[in-house]
Amino acid sequence: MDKKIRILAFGATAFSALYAQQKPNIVLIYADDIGYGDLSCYGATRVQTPYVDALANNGVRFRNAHSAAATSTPSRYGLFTGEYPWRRKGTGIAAGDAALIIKPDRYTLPKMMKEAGYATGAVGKWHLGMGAETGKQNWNERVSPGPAEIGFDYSYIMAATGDRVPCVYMENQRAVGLDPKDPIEVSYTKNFPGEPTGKDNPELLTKLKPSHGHDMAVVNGISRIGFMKGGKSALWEDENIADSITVHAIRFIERNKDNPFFLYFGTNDIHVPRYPHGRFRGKTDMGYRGDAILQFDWSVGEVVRALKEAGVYDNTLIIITSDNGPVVDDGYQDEAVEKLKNHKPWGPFRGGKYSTFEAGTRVPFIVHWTGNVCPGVSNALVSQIDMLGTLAELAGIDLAEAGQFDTQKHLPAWLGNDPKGRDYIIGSAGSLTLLTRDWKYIEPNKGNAYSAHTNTELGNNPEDQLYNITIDRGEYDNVAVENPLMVKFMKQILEEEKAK
Ligand code: NG6
Ligand code: CA
Repeated sequence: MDKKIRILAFGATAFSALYAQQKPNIVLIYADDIGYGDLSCYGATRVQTPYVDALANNGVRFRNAHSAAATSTPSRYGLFTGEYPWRRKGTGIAAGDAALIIKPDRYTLPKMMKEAGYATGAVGKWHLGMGAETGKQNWNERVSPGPAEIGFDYSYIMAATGDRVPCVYMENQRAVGLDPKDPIEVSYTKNFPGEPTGKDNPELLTKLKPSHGHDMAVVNGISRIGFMKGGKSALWEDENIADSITVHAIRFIERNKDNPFFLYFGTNDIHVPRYPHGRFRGKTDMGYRGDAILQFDWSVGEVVRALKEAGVYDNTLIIITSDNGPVVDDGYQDEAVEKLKNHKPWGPFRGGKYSTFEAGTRVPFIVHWTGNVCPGVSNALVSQIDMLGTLAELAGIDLAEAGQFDTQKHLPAWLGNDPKGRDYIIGSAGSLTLLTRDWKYIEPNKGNAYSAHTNTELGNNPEDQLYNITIDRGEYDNVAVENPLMVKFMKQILEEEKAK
């Protein structure tokens, strides 16, 4: 160990021992589909995100931070388990009637926080499945297992995504506002007799029409994925989702201000269907996608305000990041494509949501903790897979017994004191990728190179791909043929990781 590393390591230990006693609250704001270039602190100019920017300016803003995957379910799986999602079958994009994907006997981030004495809450987008068996949930009763069984004391969630049925909030795993005389039925295989669909009843689509897919159940003038019947009094209104979940996040903070708490706040913004509140619609020149970014920023501002009003702002570690990279047309005619013009949701990177190229997983990542971070911009290589390890380090929990092997402790990097971070990250969006600070390797993959629906370069190629990421962050110059030894070395690391 060289001298510098030894000092850092010592610093981290002393640090976590000290703060384990003070127990800072932890608020994890997990955006949906917000890309590297979508926030003004990351260079966006046609939309301003002052609340996020204020946290970035006084916190650490990362330039090389990654979600565990390029879509929601596997990223959230990695976030909560500390295990790479590619190790586990069934962690792809979950249907709205999927069973709980994280098995209740697994050690998780919220269980770790509970062990450390924290009250734990999950508010907003869930997308990790609920119930014991896919398609067998009774949505009119408590649906279990769910957030509680994997460690959340409190939950107020959207079961899956905004574009998937059932379109209801589940509070502590029960549908909110449900009239027992009008029970909810859900199917992902066939429609219920007499129920309209977006495909057959386009006249009902008063708010948004699909561009691809999303032509089944009609809820609130918008057609969705999956079929649904009943539950009329419980259905959400898309324009009120941000208000509803933000209010529940704030109430959780208020209820728990006198004890340490961990809040996972998964925003619905800026996932499709994008239909922000009237306060935000039309407030950017980028259509609803831009307006949804404003709404996201507003939610962040409300959470910050609540923390301040509760008197716990300085003693709260706030993390803002996103579950995957950006997509412009993700299935609705919301003018995102037409109004995008010079805005670059992917920043300087190639690809986007669904892609193995950098923009699939290289996401905004901001860590704020008054007086405890070294504010600035960090180039350290960091991953959401380390949420468990790093917060365990902070909370003074020893994970050795829990049998975790992907999650690592990187508290010094996350607080802006270590410019390096991880040695490498393995990504997965079709094929596996290996990213170091210098190189990016993508395993050969026969999948489509391009998705026309979403206009995404998926990064698939039947040949090895190797990019010198320090001089070619756009991944345009494949240098695999010229660097056979590096390719061999990177393949070997991947093989060793797969064999673990
Ligand atoms: C896709 C949906 C897309 C989005 C995505 C999940 C279609 C045609 N596309 O299958 O709209 O819902 O799944 O996004 O249905 S994620 O961010 O939650 O992973
Ligand atoms: Ca997402």
